[in-house]
This record gives sequence, C-alpha cells and structure tokens, in this order.
Amino acid sequence: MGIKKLVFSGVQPTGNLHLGNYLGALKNFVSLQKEMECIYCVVDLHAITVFQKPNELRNNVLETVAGFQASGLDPEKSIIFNQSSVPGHAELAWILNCIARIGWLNRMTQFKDKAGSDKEKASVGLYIYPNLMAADILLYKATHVPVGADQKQHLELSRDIAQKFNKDFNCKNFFPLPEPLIPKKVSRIMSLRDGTKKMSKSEDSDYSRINLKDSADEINKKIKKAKSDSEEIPDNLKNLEKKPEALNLINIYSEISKISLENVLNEMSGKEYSYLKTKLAELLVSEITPVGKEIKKLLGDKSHLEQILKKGKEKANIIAEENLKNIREIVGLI
Ligand code: AQP
Repeated sequence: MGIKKLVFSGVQPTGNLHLGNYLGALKNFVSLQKEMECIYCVVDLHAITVFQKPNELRNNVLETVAGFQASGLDPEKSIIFNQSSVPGHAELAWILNCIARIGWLNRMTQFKDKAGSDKEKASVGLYIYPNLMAADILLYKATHVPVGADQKQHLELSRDIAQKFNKDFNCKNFFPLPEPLIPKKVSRIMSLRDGTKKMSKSEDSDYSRINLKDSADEINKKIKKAKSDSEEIPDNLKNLEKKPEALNLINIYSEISKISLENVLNEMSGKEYSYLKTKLAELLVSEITPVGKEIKKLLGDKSHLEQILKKGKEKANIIAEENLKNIREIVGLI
C-alpha cells in the first residue's frame, strides 16, 4: 500500500499578507485543496520567535484566516487552525530538537538574514525555528509541503531530521520524507524597492510590497513608484539578468496574466517600463482588490473566523494525538 498523500503548510501571522504570500503560497494551497487532503496552519508559535505585541498577534491570526478564506480556501475541505492550539507541535519540536544537529542549524540562511549582524541578541526560538517547522510537518506525517523558494532549505532540513529519526530508532519509513511543492515560475516575488530582497511583511517600507488589503489607489501608486530600469524593455531575458527589479515586475505580470515570459517580452520589447507598469497595475487591481475586500468583510465577523479555527483545531488534534502516541512509544517516553 502506498503512503497516503497529505499536504501541510503554514503562514506566520506577522502582519499584512502580501503578493509574495499570495503567488508563492496561497494560490498553490487553493489548487492543492482540490486534489489532496490539506492542513493549513497559522503558525503563531513561529511568529513569536520575534517579539509580537499580544493584541496585534491575536488580530493577525484572525486576519490570516480571513486571508486564507478570501483567497479561496474552504474550511469544509481543508483543515485550518492555529499552531499553538494543538500542543503536539511544541512537544514534537522538543523531541526533534534532540534529533537535529547544531551543525545543521548553523547552515540555515534565514536565521542569518533575520538575526542580522548581532546574532547573540536573537532569540533561541529564532535559531531553532526550523526544528519547529519540521515538527509541524512531521506531526501529521505530511508528504507534500507547498512553500515559496525561501523555505526550500528548511524543507531539506525537515527531510534530514525525518531520516535521522527513522534511522536512530530503527523505524524505517515511519516519517515520510516531505516533498516541497515550489511554484516553478514565481517561487520568489521580490521587493518593489530592492529586487535582491524578497517581498516581506516585516520590511519597513510599505512601498516594497503589494498587500492583499491595498486599495486600487495604493496599488497604482506602489507600482508607479516601483524601481524598474531607465532603458527600454529588452527582447530577451539575458538582458534582464542584472536588472532584478525590472525582471521582478515582468515576472509578476507574466504570472498573473498567464502569458509566458518570452511572449511578454515579444509584446513589450522596445517600450518603456511605464507601459508595463500601467498594464501590471490594472491586472493587480483586478486580481487583488476583490481578495482584499473579502478579507475586510470576513474580519467584520470575528466569531465566524474563531469558529473555523475551533473546528480545525479539533480535526488537527485527532491526527496529531494519534501520531504522537506512536512517536512517544518509539522514543521510549511513558
Ligand atoms: N516574497 C515571496 N515570494 C514567494 N513566496 C513567499 N512567501 C513569503 N514571501 C514570499 C511564502 O509565503 C508562505 C508564508 O510565509 P510566512 O509569512 O510564513 O513567512 P515568511 O516567508 O517569513 O514571509 P514574510 O512575508 O517574509 O514574513 P516575515 O517578514 O514576517 O518574515 C511561505 O510558503 C513562504 O515561502
């Protein structure tokens, strides 16, 4: 009998969901929900690895659930819940802290990026964040994990941890090795201000990202101000290699319009970037503003969002407890 396919992924409730989350993760979540059993988690324990104001955190959890639903996730089809409501995540994370090696964590580039220059001052939680992520996935024995390219390294670590656990405890195939599902074309949406950095919720400048809740006016302004290039749009991708901001805008246009990169260049080469920006802003307004309006509408009924979390928690906890029972036994915990 083959392994049962199960999808797991998480989103941090750290602020406004943006175009990177939408194209890199949420759209993928929605299409997978049609094919497989899916578990989508608002990862609040990950969020607190960096200080969060308690009231903002509570609101952001609900807002993330609203973002899930507004993007097309159906709580009747997918399990939607918040991480801290299922205690098994923290318990398994501890066990996996004892499996993962310090050398493995030292190689994680996201810690280096997020901790900045003074690593001594970063929280211990931020350092062991990838072990908690492995626990999130392995707690459900998930086989597929839709993520943006920024999470590829963490996924590889989750596979290493699963493999070492299976080997150390002589329980071959107990944990399946989770496969990353990374969108091929838009694996990484970059900042509108600096094309070498990914679009991110925690970036200071709001002009660096398109938020799902942005109005048509804000989207138009942000795209108009986005960094591009003073030369004309070229006719081949090679000429965009050293122009990450311009490439990013073209990539986003290609993804949303569903026109291949080559055809976008065929259509636009020789034109100024203002031409692309006008068309891109139009597309973004028609794709993103309905999602934003739906998020705002859903936030008007918080009890509905809390109810989604409550039902999701109950379903998730059943799977988690069943797996944890076996994990405790394998490890020798009474
Ligand atoms: N710029 C991006 N391009 C493509 N995919 C992205 N994702 C995030 N940013 C981009 C994907 O969205 C999912 C949820 O990410 P997250 O919010 O849990 O954490 P993150 O990757 O740390 O996102 P941010 O916006 O950068 O949050 P902060 O600023 O709080 O750290 C993941 O699948 C991620 O790959």
